[in-house]
Amino acid sequence: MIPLQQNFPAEFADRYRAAGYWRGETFPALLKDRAKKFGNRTAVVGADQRWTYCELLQRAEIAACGFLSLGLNPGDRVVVQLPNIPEFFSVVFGLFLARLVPVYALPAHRQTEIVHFAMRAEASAYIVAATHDGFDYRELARSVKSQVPDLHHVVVVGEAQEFTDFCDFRLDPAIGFAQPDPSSVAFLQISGGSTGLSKLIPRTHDDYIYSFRASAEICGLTEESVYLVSLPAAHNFPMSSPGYFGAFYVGAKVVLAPSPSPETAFPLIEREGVTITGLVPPLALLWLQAAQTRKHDLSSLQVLQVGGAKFMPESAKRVRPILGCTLQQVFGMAEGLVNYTRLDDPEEIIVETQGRPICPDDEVLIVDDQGNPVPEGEPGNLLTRGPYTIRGYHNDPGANARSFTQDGFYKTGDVVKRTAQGYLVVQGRATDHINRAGEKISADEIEDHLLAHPNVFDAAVVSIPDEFLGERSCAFVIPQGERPKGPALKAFMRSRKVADFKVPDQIVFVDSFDLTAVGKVSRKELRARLRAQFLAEQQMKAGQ
Ligand code: OOB
Repeated sequence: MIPLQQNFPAEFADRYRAAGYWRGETFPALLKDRAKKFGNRTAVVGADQRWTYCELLQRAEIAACGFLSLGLNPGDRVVVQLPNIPEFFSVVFGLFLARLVPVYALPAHRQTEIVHFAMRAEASAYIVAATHDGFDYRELARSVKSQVPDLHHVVVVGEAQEFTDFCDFRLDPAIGFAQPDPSSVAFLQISGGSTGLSKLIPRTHDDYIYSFRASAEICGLTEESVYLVSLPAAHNFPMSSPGYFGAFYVGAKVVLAPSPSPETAFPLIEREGVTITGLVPPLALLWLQAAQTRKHDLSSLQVLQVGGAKFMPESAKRVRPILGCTLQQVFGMAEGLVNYTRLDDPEEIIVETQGRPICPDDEVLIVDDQGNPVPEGEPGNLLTRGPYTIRGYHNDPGANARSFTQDGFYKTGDVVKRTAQGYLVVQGRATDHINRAGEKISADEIEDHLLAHPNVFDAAVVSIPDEFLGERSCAFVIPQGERPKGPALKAFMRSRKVADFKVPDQIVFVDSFDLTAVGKVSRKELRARLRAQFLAEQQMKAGQ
């Protein structure tokens, strides 16, 4: 098995320890300590369950014993694909206790993505909920298992059919748990995937715990706080910015929303006294709209965080007047760096910027395409290095060569400018992906699927501004032979077993890419031209 590592050079690791960022804390130690300290306080609230910190630990211990009794060994990787249910936490903490390594997948992922994660991570187990949102994950597990020979175990929360039933896991007093090394990799997170399929992001106990401990402080979490998990629990934003881990860190209560819709979330806010939650911009817009005719009391809400994609100032302005709480903009990435507006920042900074880094030792460089720093206030490519930003992806030398500089800076692909006070304003990005309501879609990946269709000669996928989604995906397709119908092409994409959010929102058939320019045109340039043409035509139409 390819070892899991995150190689911070020794001088950096020493510095981060000396500065007190890395304190040798680990997930298992954290859970045990909080169970001792906050034992009878509520840790987790699900649809019909309510666990104290003590119960969370007990359930995690049962899960840990169960996984180990399957024959898994410390260091083995386990793909976790669970919706927002309390078992998400017993599973993940159970894996941590057993020193097994969760690989987080989103509920929306399908065979193509899961097989990719399982292969890349060399996973030996996969845990799913039986069904969720009308989808049967056992069927998915069957096909994944048939394609990944080393995936020996499938564990199911709910009716397990031929698989292992999570409910059958039992405590085994004979099993003891050794402490993990705080500098070891605790889990694999997945990247937003700007080129090709998502990459795997190894995060260590040291670096990740620092990021949510510091985030909890910035976001004002205390044991009286109530954090609502509105976004999918596997996503880095609700996980650690400050997320449920930040909430557990301080002994707060974590409430799981099975769906982020106002119809589901608003009653939970009222019932549980939710004080803070995080949303992507399209959901924030939906909440703002619904709140104006709300029947529910949302007055407990102190902070609404918005991130994952750019929240436009005009929308940002509306948060305080409508919801009566503070907006916090969050500009983060699963690879590390997270920026927050601070709760006591002037309204103008909260509305206009995407915040500033967590840590004084987050190094932020803004450079032109040649790698030279741009003058202050000018837009440029964001590079970063720091105590919780990775130095490399797992098992992906090509991506590592592309995404990191010689001296270990991560090339975020984002174009930002920095204000005189050190706040970042996101301008756009250098890489070709579509940020569809916070879900990142790689243009390459979708084009590749479309090209597999016998009646597609060429395809280029671009982002088009969308009032609601922020961006939607549009595929320009040159047909060959019989021209396929749009819906048929979308159905074809689905038959490729990819997450539904990757199916192009719009398909435009063209005869050619009409590139009169001689010579080689990069795909990047091609996409840019198609997009510009399309927008110009739309504007013409609107003007008519
Ligand atoms: C979060 O993480 P990822 O890994 O899904 O996506 C990271 C990318 C960033 O590189 C940037 O392109 C975009 O998402 N992004 C934003 C943004 N927040 C993220 N673009 C503009 N404005 C923002 N506020 O999306 C993520 C991770 C942790 C916390 C929050 C978001």
